[in-house]
Amino acid sequence: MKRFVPLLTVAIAAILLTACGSKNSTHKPITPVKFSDVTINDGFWSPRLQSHKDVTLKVCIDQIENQTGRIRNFENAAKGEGEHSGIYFDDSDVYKALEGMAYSLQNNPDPSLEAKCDEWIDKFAAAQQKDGYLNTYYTLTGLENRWSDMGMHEMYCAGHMTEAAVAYYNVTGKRKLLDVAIKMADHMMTVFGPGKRDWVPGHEEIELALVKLYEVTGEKKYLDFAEWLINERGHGFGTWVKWRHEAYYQDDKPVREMTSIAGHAVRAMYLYCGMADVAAYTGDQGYMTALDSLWEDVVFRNMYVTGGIGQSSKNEGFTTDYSLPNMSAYCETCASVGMVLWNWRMNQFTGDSKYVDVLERSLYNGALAGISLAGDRFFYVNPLESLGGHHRQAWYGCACCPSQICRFLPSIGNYIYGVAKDGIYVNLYIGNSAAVKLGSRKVTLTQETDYPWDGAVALTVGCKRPFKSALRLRIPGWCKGYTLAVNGETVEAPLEKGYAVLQRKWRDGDKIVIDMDMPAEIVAADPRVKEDEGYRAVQRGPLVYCIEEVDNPDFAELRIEEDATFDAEWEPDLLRGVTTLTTAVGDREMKLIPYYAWDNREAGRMRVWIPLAGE
Ligand code: FUB
Ligand code: ZN
Repeated sequence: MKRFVPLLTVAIAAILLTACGSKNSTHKPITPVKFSDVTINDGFWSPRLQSHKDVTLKVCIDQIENQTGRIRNFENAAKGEGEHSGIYFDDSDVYKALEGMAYSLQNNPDPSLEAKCDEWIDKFAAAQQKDGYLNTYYTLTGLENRWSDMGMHEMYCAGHMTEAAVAYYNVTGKRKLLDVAIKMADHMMTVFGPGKRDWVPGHEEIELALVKLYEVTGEKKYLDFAEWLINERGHGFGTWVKWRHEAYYQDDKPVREMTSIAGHAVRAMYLYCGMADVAAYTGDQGYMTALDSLWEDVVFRNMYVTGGIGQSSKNEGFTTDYSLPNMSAYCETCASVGMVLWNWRMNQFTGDSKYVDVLERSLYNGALAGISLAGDRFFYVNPLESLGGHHRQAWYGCACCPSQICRFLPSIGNYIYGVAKDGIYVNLYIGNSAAVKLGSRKVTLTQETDYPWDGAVALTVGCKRPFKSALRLRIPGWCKGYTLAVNGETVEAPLEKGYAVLQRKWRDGDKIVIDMDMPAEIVAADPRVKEDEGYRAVQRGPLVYCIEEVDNPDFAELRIEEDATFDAEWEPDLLRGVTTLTTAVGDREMKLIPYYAWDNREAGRMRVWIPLAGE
């Protein structure tokens, strides 16, 4: 177990009760406050949302329309002539970018962006076959071959189309793409399902998307189909190439029997999200028991300090426990986003902050490194050490990561709050104003903070009439000391599953201040991680730090003391504003920057794990 992860003391509570299957009833006690009800106003995140809108969206649209043939594939498929260009699952990037455009429209209405979405949606609809099938690769290379190879991502693309459709419908109320998604889902259900053909989607994604389709339509058949697909795994139905083990596809055993992580990292994350989503409605305790074991295996034996997962490029996934090479670490950006999506769901089931600790680690480090500070270049692979040759690119032949970041960033507001019978959960500290529904009552919560640079957060309650509720403030796993005050008076609050619980009658204008100590700290890996033996990393608050050659000309000679102390300095003109850390090592000085910000200046060496002095 990595030492930086708090010891697991509490198993996931057996909160899943009986099956329900109704649209409005879920076995997850916590409902997230949607990003559409959260307005971000934050020194750290607002500039990122701005560059997403001004730069990232434009980069994605240009790549999809002009630099690559992704949109042309839809145009050709609509005409039924012309070539397919690119990879067989390139449609998915277009859908993911559209999902990001939809979320951006929610945050910043923009008629020209909406017109672009409608233009793309018209092209998707025109490319759909009469029977509902939509996939430009097979339409242009031979429809007679469709549904013949489980590895060919037809359901993966359908899943991303469905997610985009639900997003666009929720934001604009327009249902053209939703109807396309429904037709495709209905088509798939004419071919596959109980009494029809067996099928194991070679890349998960459709499962969680079908649950979204169920939520928006109320049609239980989509939830049932998602569940059926999940349960197809591990029964020998998969038709895989010989050189790949079934575990690569999470098809080596039935999902309820899974206890250890294996195979492709993004596939695994999407599957776990799908299992949690189905369990939320069916109450299937078997899924949650499996997810509980899998979580421990991922987090305690297979996760990097950056929250990145997937050690190897060979399978874009997992290898053996405690083997965590730094230079060759794969840590795909999509997998870190997957960790956010999965841990978010686990927290909603349990109300345990340990999941948000992991979510936050993956978010601020593994995922955020995936995009340049300007918002125009992307990492696919996120190593923890570089000799100077690893750089973000404008796009990739396989562009899953840029399009992933495109849809992820504008929905960041999703992860801040949750609401349950036992109160309001404050999970992340980000400046924002949120409209929160507590039963029939509407309250507002406003956060002001300089997090992640500073641990002080002010939270102001707004309400028409006083209300009784618990406010549950997450005490991050990295936080060793904090104070809490309500309306200027210091208060004590019991800790429950990692949350400080403030139970009282709240009145308009009540102000809670939490002040978390945020010293820079030395982190040691679990001794079983041989690659990190004799090395230490540095973390401050949720941010993992690294050294870059550009700040440290004597990079190769740098060593870190076991008991090093650091000076933290806010540098507004460096890397768009970062708190840097410096420490003296003998007669040398070492300067560290947040890992997410590396490779935004001149090329050079970088490392997260720094050799110990005297080793
Ligand atoms: O196969 C689709 C996506 O492309 C995967 O999720 C990524 O790992 C990349 O292989
Ligand atoms: Zn990716």
